[in-house]
Amino acid sequence: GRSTVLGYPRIGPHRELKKAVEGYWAGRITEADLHALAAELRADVWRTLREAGLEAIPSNTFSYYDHVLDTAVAVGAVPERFRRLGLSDLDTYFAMARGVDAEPALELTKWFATNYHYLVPEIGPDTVFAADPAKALAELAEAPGTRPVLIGPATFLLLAKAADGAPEGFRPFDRLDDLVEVHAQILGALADAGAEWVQLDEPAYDADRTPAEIDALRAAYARLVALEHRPKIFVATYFGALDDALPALLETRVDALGLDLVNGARDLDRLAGTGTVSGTTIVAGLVDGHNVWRADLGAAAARYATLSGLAEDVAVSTSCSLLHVPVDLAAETDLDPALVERLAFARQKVDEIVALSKVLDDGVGGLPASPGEAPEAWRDQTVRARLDALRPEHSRRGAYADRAAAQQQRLNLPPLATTTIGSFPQTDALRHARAEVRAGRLDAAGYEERMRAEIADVVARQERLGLDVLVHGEPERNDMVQYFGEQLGGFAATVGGWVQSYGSRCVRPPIIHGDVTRRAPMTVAWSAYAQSLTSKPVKGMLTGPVTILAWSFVRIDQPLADTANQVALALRDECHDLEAAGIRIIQVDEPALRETLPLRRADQKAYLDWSVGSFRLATSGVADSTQIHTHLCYSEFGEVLPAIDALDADVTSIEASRSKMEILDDLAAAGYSRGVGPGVWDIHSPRVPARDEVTDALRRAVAVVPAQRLWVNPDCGLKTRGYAEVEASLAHLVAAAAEVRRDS
Ligand code: THG
Ligand code: ZN
Repeated sequence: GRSTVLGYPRIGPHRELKKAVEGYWAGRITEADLHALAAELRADVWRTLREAGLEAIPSNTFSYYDHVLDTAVAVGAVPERFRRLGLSDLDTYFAMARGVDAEPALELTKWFATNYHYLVPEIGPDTVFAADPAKALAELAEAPGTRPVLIGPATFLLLAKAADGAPEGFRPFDRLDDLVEVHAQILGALADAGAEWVQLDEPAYDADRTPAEIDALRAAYARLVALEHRPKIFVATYFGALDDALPALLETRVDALGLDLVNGARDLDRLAGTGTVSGTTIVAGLVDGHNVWRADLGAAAARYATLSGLAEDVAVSTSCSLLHVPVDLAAETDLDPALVERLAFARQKVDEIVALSKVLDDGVGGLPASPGEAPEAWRDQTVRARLDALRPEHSRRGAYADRAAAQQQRLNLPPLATTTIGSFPQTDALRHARAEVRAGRLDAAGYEERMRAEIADVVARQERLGLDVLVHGEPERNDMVQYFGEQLGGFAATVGGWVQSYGSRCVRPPIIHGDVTRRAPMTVAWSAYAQSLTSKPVKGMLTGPVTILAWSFVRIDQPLADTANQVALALRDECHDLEAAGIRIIQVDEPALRETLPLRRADQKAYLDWSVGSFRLATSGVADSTQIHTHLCYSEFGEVLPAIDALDADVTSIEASRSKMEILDDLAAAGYSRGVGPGVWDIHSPRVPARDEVTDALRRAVAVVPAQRLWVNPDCGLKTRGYAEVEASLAHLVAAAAEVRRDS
């Protein structure tokens, strides 16, 4: 086949899968109902792809939760702690994904630089791999002629982590030879079942890899290619350029190799140096699977022509799976037609691939060109002039010592000040109120009244608990990015543009299509209302520019740094208005700072420069006496520690409860010497931490950071928790802080 896609959304056009899976978890539908519904969703995808005219169609891209977990099951990497629960296959699978009372789930972490999250396989020296290709075989039986997709053995192990109890220095990747034999067995089983092709995904090689890791990849595929009984092997790589791994993979003579020519076009130069490729079809990833813009098919055809001079056989595809874009633009009835014309969601991207392959085959021209720059109507000369006029002093605050003194004088906070990250539980009643507004049964005034009542309740609870710095609880926010996207100019919200984030959870990223403007204050009324109810400081709560960009679809007609700075100016104005309304502390969250770090070290400095720059632009317009907080999620901060310091926030709260406060040493080593709030309660679990646990954590922390600079807080927002755990845990947190304060 000359046209294909690397994968397609599996949630269904209206998130049918989410509803079914959650229905099964809640006991509302049976396993048989769930399987029947899933089969319908899969059949629908295959029919769609076939009718669109796509020649080669993937299968096994469906998943009840996560495709990395599916591959873990396919190779037998189910940790013993889940096997011994004695559950059905499906419930064992969901136990790994979500945990059960007795066993925590596998760790969840972000999938490369996307907003998708996968479950981290746990591999030890004793993990017994065994081929279990039932799912891939079943999908192949449902859709004969399709190409089953699995994570390749090298990437699978590079994404895995060492199981608890593995010896010091053990790396899952050490098990590559063993795992390759299991992939070999799966390939044999697929061949028996009539599979002509198999797709093995190796995106880990679009990131920096050692020569030893590249040698191991070469050996692994040489072994698989040498199998007598196997389907043709298509190795798919995506999210960047393969660089040194490119010649290594070509040497193995795999039947097809997928290259991301959107993000890794420099691989074309690499190919030019290797001599004409023969024996391996190059599958050119020419349509971006990670954004929502219509492709520039003219440019894609030109790139294809270059490639045709370098390889004997070429096919066309998406740059990565279409998992990362919404299903179908046809559902968007409320978008500006001028915007719709420039967009392509998954369904439309399939049409682009087909159109491209037809033109390449038949040589007829007339491909639609790039949508080009944003039209005049989406530009804003005021924000452009402000950007042009920016000077370094707009991104610099006074010396920290002066700020700290001014803030202490104004806030008069105790050492080990207690606070929360921002959100309080999103109750069914709150979600119901929003649904009522959408249905037209609740008007704006009624909605505002409900939100104010909730804020008053959240403030009163915090007063009773004795917290030092309060929050309004964010009842009015559906999502910390969507909320701002709905209010800022230059952003468009979709009605049905859902994208899977993890498991059954989805997000609806806004689309940034024009210059960003703040039409009106976005958060001030809620924060000011909360502050009017208490004499304690209430934090203003904003989402930072990097996170707003990371969780939106961004325009590609100008540098990301310019868009980030436009968002930063809107936030800067918001900070100013919050200050004027009497807010003394403003928190600007950047949970995605680490998430969007480029995969290649060579690209990281430029990213950190603009991302840190935009945060500072957003937060540097305030008085010395206004305290700026930031919050970062996830614990693997390694490469970004200097950037966290460079944000120059007065207080940084971070996830730390699982890493046992080691992060404090790391931050100190990176030169960070301002306020820090290491999370002392892991809110990702419903468990209430004992007061002594929190006291112990705080004692470890005061040994590293002086109490005056140390903050006491949970490790993330509380929106996914229930009030029972929240009240109990926060009471322990406040009591532990008081105890450690007394003895230090
Ligand atoms: N917002 C956005 N992206 C994110 C997060 C976020 N990416 C990283 C992390 N947080 C992912 N976590 C979640 C957590 C919960 C949900 C989605 C992503 C979630 N979604 C609702 C659902 O699927 O039912 C829908 C929410 C809505 O109605 O808007 O619960 O916080 N952008
Ligand atoms: Zn967080």
